[in-house]
Amino acid sequence: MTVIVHHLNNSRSQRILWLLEELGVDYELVAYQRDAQTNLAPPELKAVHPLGKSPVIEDAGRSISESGAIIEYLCVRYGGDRWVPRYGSDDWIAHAEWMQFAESSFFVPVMLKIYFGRLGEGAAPLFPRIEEQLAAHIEFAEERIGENLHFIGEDWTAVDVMMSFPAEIAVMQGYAEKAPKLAAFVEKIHARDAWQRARQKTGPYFAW
Ligand SMILES: N[C@@H](CCC(=O)N[C@@H](CS)C(=O)NCC(=O)O)C(=O)O
Repeated sequence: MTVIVHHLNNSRSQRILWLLEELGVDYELVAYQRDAQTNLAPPELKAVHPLGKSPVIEDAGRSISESGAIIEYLCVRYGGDRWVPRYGSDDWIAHAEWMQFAESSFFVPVMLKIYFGRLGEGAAPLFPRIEEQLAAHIEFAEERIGENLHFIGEDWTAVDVMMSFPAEIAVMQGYAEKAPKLAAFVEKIHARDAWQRARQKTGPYFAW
């Protein structure tokens, strides 16, 4: 069975390719390029999903969107019992919290910063609160990630894959010194063979 991945260049979809490489699952990459001016996805992605966003995967006759759902699905279907903690356990509660945190809580200040940043001086009164919230979310993740650079337990889990994107953003936003564990987490990911293999199949990552 080959998983089809609808992948937008330079996007959070990168972590899906990384996970597929970690799991050793065959996949076919369908690549989409961001518009050079707007940085938005091309209209073709709307034929895949009405929101026109990436990632979306197709597997076993299903189409699945939302990074968290995709990561959880791939881990459960192809990762045995190692990537997602036992349902209802303490680790599973932590897993559920981080899976939500990565795409909901964390992304509120990130998106506000991106959009209000386009307003220039007009948005100046909002910026202290946005920056304070971004810093608070990064600080929270920095405090909670283990000294072993995993969010849960002793090995890679779905949460590490999910949190890789917020950690990348923290580094991109200049927080490497204030969040040294998150920075080391990103470096550890980039050093993995699976990451390198995924990376070679895509264009430059985080050039913006
Ligand atoms: N919550 C969704 C977010 C999907 C999303 O916003 N994807 C971005 C890529 S980083 C995208 O496709 N942006 C292009 C656009 O909005 O035009 C997920 O986790 O998959």
